[in-house]
Amino acid sequence: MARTNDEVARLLAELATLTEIDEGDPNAFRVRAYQNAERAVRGLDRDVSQMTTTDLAKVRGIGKSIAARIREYVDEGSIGKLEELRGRHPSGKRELMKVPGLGPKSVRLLHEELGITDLEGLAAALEDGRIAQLPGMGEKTVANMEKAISQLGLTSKDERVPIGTALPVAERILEELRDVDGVEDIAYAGSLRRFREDIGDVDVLVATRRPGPVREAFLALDDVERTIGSGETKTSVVTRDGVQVDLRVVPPASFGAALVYFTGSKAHNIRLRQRAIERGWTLSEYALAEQTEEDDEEDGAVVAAATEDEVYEALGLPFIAAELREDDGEIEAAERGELPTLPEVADLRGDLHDHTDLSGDGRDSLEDLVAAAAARGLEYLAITDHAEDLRMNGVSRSDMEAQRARLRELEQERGDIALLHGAELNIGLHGGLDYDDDFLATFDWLVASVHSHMGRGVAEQTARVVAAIRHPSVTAIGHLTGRMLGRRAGIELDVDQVLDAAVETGTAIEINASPARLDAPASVIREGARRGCRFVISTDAHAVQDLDRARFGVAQARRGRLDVEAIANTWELSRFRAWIDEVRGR
Ligand code: DGT
Ligand code: CA
Ligand code: CA
Ligand code: ZN
Repeated sequence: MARTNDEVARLLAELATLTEIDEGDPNAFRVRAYQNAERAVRGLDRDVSQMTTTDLAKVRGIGKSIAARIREYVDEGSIGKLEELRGRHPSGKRELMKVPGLGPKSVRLLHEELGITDLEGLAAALEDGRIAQLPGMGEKTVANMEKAISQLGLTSKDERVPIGTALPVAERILEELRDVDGVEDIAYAGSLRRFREDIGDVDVLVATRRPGPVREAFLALDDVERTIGSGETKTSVVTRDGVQVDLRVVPPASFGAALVYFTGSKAHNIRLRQRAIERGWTLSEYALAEQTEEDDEEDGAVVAAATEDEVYEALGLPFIAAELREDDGEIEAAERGELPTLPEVADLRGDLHDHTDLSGDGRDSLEDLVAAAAARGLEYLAITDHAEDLRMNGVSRSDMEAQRARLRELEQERGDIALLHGAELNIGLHGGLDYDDDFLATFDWLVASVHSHMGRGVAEQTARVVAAIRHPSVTAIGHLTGRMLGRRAGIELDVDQVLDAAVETGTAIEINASPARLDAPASVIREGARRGCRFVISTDAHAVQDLDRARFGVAQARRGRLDVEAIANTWELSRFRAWIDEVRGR
């Protein structure tokens, strides 16, 4: 997608949020209009900067006045309305909207009644009881807010952001700086490269001989809201999304050593440094080098510095993937040659959780989605629209049957990708599923997910998920906990029981690649890997471009130390189909 489209989509999303706060109503017409326009721009295959206001207004989902705002941005580089709203609602208020139970109405009330405009203000007012005195704030609501604030870690000064917020920021920065004159290499490092779920700050590393222009280009980025500090080797900023980014420029000859150092973790680095010392070397962000006498002014001779591979090799280790670098057994496993063979994006042959516009929340047609999957080189694809029990977006049996007929035809017409007809079932409170068992048995592939009753206790949740795992037609459990990173904790499960049932029945656990979910959590994947559980990596695409997020699912699997062999959609189609038959025969 054109870069301008990306920027415009982001601004439209911001307009939607700010309008929601401004009007005090998430369903306000204007809020919906901005949201629709954002979706339309994300799906557009033309560059908005090449379109007139009239062209834009003809796009489904974009009205006349929003078309004019987009054009205003393209022509003038800013949108007056947006600037006005930003002025009226500082970023702290937007943070408040993330607290479960706080909608635009209550955010407005908090501001008007108590002058609260950010999370710290809310935390203080919860503590001294001012919140409880507000109209409509029952004991339970207050307790929920307190719980949410502590769960989200929102009270700490150094606020962390969910990876789903940090990733797109980092990827945009890499994309924009890559082409700056003099940039020889660029990567993100730190907790983001290790693929932690929550990110303190984003660390970006640039290899260049000319730091000046790179620093200037960085400070001029559209994403940058303010500068925290700028020095010889490190420049820190805060972006419009509230993410802190540290840029470090290093000489190209040191790029590998710097990448090792700034990827961390600190604990992993300490272990590496010990190995260096044992060999009479030092390890810094510049190089693995020979130690010199204390009073020697010269630097020691470089042992390894240009690539990470060389550094690990010199330390007597195989390359250790960034996702594993936590000093949590990975160094010992590497020494013994027992690191798993981690998956790569290219290993994926199929995608197994995908929605078309038949689901109310899906955007693209069956034909478009299949064409996009084939264009990405996938060998098989499961279409899994929402089953009938899902409010608003569920699909009736007869519509499912019609879709299946069309899907079979399409598979024949194309001949370049195998299509599985599936559904995403809703696991009921007591483990019941949609439709009836006879109809369920006619699907090629079934994902069952929890979409309701998220607040129940661990015993109830475990029982319903285990019941779905044991259903003979269910082939995978979708987004296991239902968590939304940074927003919603997800259901509590007895992981041992869930994994035992999955191993026994062969039912796969999905690794949902949406950066907002990354579900199952890495700890669950790691435990499942140890027990021989089957996994699948799926994008849960609701639109064509969501297929590209497969790489986040792969990174999540790597973080869970999953061997590629345990991931069923890396298998050839014949083996994959034989496995489904086996699961359903048990
Ligand atoms: P974060 O930002 O809190 O999510 O976590 P990191 O791991 O990205 O930490 P950050 O940004 O403070 O530093 C990036 C990396 O730089 C860190 O993973 C390891 C390295 N590093 C920073 N400070 C030290 C240090 O004092 N000693 C060592 N050995 N490494 C450090
Ligand atoms: Ca960091
Ligand atoms: Ca940092
Ligand atoms: Zn889904």
